[in-house]
Amino acid sequence: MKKPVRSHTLFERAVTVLPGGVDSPVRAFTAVGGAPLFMRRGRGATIEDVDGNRFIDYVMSWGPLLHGHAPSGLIRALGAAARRGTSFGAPSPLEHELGERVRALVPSMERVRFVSSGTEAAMSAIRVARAATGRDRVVKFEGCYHGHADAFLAKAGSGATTLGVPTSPGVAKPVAADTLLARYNDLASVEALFDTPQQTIAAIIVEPIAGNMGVVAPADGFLQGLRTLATRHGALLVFDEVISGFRASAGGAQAIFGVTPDLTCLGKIIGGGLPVGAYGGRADLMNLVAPAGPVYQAGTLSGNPLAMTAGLWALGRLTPKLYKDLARRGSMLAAGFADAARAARVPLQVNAFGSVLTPFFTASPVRDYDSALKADADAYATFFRGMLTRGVYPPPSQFEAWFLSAAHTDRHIGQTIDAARAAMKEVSRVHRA
Ligand code: KE4
Repeated sequence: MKKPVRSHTLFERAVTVLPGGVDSPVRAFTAVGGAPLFMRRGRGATIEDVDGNRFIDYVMSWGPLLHGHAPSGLIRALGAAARRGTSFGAPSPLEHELGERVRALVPSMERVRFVSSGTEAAMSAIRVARAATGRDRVVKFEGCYHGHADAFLAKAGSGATTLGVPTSPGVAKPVAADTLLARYNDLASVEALFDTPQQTIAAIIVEPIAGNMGVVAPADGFLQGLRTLATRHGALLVFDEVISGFRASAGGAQAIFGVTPDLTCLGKIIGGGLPVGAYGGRADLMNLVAPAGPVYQAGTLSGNPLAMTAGLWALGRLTPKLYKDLARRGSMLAAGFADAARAARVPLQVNAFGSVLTPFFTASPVRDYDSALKADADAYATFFRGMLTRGVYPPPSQFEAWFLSAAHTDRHIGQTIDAARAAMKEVSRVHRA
């Protein structure tokens, strides 16, 4: 790997105008040390930095690129669309065409509203839930992430209270207090929050397959249990499928687990690499959204024809073979990491689900946020650097998902496993207990 000289020069300049030199914190390599690499192009499963280093990419823009970087068919479709105009601020046929395609794939989404990010999707879904129930409180799970809206930047308060406290300055205390925290895969922790005579909870929001504490799959019965609890207490169940939507399967996680939420949030893949989010669900709920109903939500670039073109292209290629190949290669990579760790005597838990996985540097199973936090983030950072110098670009944080795409081949997976064998030996040398 060539020394990232140009990246460092660019980073020094970027920090003089962009807070932390980036437009989203996780990109800054804070969790793994060193300065971030600046990228100049992506192609298929590979990404190239400004110093000419090429990597097998497992960030894949944090999930949107299910079909790989810059597929030629997508680029052609975008070129044609752009020549007709990128945004009208008026209805275009592409919006309801994509809405119909989403509904065909995710039948619980009887009505869909497009927005420009997963954050907008999740914050709007919660607004609808509060309007529909007349209640203010929302239950979320420690370790799950639903974007940066104030309501979601809350962590468990002191033991006594269940009311959330802000995780970030700038989040008003009363807003955080309306967010209640439960433990993923622990239905009792959710039930306890409903154990008050007042019915104050509008919704439970959950990543049906968690990706933001690293990958953690739902335990048997967990999602069905949430469905039962929400229904029993008159709260809505919101699935945040920004990661799992169209990735876990063509119908997302809800199709795999057979649990129907009242509302679903989408992002990432739905935009094919352009900024698109969406929320939707039961018609009686979504018809509360302006201008059909009184719940206000709007967006200058919502449903713009360029992004809709990318979304239509991406959702038009969700074949059974795609998911079969993704799952096979995901398992190959997970097994390769486990073997490499065993050979180097490095404690590792690999959580994998189809085309997403996380190698946790810990000896004990990871099934919620507390157990995820037991992972050795320093060991992950050593592994990250060892992979980078061997031509693999992993997520720059222990608590994120690795993303595969249709462009990742068996050869890419084999090369990644070879790199992991060497990188694990470095972890063992540096972090031997
Ligand atoms: P955006 O606003 O970043 O489009 O989506 C927010 C969001 C909502 N829900 C889930 C389940 C998500 O994973 C996300 C965003 N995911 C992060 C990666 N962990 C995006 C990367 C970043 O923040 O830069």
